[in-house]
This record gives sequence, structure tokens and C-alpha cells, in this order.
Amino acid sequence: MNLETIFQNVTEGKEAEVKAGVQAALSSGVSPEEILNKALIAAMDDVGQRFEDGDFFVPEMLVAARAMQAGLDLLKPHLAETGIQSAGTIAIGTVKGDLHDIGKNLVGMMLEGAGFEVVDLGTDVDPAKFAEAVRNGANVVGMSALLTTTMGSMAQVIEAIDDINMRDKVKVIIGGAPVTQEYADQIGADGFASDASSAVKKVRELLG
Ligand code: B1M
Repeated sequence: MNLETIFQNVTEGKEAEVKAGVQAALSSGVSPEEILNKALIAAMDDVGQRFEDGDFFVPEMLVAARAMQAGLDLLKPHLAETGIQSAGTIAIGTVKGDLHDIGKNLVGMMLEGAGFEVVDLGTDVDPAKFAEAVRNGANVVGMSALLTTTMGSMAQVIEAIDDINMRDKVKVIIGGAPVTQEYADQIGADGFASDASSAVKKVRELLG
């Protein structure tokens, strides 16, 4: 099974075929990173483009997302490095109003693989819930937003952490397609990452 076939099956939302394709690619020695970037992520970019062009609608995006997540689940153990001691606790979530979770799951998976303890707060997460996670001992808060309309909630999370006087106890990292370093600077986040592996690097850097 080649990467183009996996790509095609993700865009068509064929979950079982995606699983079989990822499994076959892994068995034939294709690296997990290559499967992730050239087949799964590339396919979701294509789906997004088709949605923008009006060729795809929400149901098509949804089945493609499910197919991608199924492939991602199979890659998870292969993306994870093993035997590293927990280097800190990261509470990660998709901000209020936003249901996109594939990128957030991928970042969480990579952080877990890099030896961090990850507390997944889910999607549509209220600012108070992020603040509560800080009170419960998280060293890092990670926020994901995929919509320009939900990005603003990131600033509210930082405010909520400020309100419980714990801003100096935690590092805040943000990401997601519409998010930029400039936006991170603007709202006073400690870091921004454009993809999952840079997120791992950034968290390591922030925790020294
Ligand atoms: Co939505 N959607 N969607 N969608 N969707 C986008 C984001 C969109 C860009 C599509 C488009 O128009 N081209 C557009 C947003 C436009 C905008 O605001 N600028 C959009 C829209 C409009 C919508 C709805 C409003 C559609 C509607 O209902 N009319 C609606 C909103 C629902 C809501 O959230 N309230 C909606 C719904 C959905 C589905 C539910 C159908 C589905 C999500 C399913 C799911 O996640 N379980 C969906 C999907 C699949 C997409 C696209 C096609 C793919 C997103 C994705 O999973 N990418 C997307 C188009 C696109 O992005 N190309 C689109 C793959 C993933 C690995 O990448 O999430 O970017 P990404 O994560 C990356 C980086 O961004 C980064 O690392 C990840 C790995 O490299 N990153 C971080 C992410 N989080 C990070 C956190 C970090 C660090 C890095 O630190 C903590």
C-alpha cells in the first residue's frame, strides 16, 4: 500500500482502508513520520482546500477526520519514544467554541512520546477548566485553536490563570492553523509552535 493510496482513502473517509494502508506501510518499513506528513496530514490539507473551494462540505470533512484519526491511532506507539522519565505535566485542550481535535491529539501524542505527562482536557474547553488544571499542578498549559473566531479564547485562558494568581507558576504554549508567533506575543503566551514536533521542542525549551 503506497502513501498516495492512504492519502486518497483519507480524503474519501475510508477508515478501514486507511488503517490497512498505514499498517501495510509500517510493515514495509516506511517511517511513521513519512506516513504522518506525506499521507495523513497532506490529505487533511487537501480536504481543507476542497472545503474552501466548495467541493466538500462538513460531513465529508468529518468522515475524513475520522479516517485520519484511525490512522493516527495506529501510528501512536511508533511515534512515541520510550523509556524517558516524565519531564513535566502538560494540560492540553482545544479552546472554548472549537471542536477541532486532530492537531491537539497529535501534539499530545508527541509530547507523551517525548516523556511528558499529558492531561487531555478535550475540546470546547472553558477557560476556568484550564485554570483548574494549573491549580492541580500542570507545569505547562497547551491550547489549540483552528478557527479565527475561537483564537480570542486563548487570551481569556491566560486571564483566568492570572485571576487565580498562578501565571508565574506555568508556561503557556499555543498553536493551531490560524495562530502565529505574533499572536502569542500579543496575548502574552510563552511560546508558539506551528506543528507537533516544534511543540515538543518548545515545551522542552520552556521547561529548561
Ligand atoms: Co473545520 N475548519 N470547521 N472541521 N476543518 C478548518 C479549520 C478550516 C480552515 C477549513 C477551511 O475553510 N479551509 C475552517 C476554519 C476557517 C477559519 O476560521 N479560518 C473550518 C471551519 C470553517 C469549520 C466549521 C465552522 C464549518 C461549519 O460548520 N460551517 C466547523 C466549526 C466547528 C467547531 O469547531 N465549532 C468545522 C468543523 C469541522 C469538522 C468537525 C467537520 C472537522 C473536525 C473534526 C475533528 O477535529 N475531530 C473539521 C476539519 C477536519 C477541518 C480541516 C479540514 C482539517 C483540520 C485538521 O484536523 N488538520 C481544516 C482545514 C485545514 O486545517 N487544512 C478545517 C490536521 C491537523 C493535524 O492539523 O489541526 O492544523 P492542525 O494541527 C497542526 C498544527 O496546527 C499544530 O500542530 C498540529 C500538527 O502539525 N497545532 C499545534 C495544533 N494545535 C497545536 C497546539 C500547540 C502547538 C501546535 O500547542 C499546544
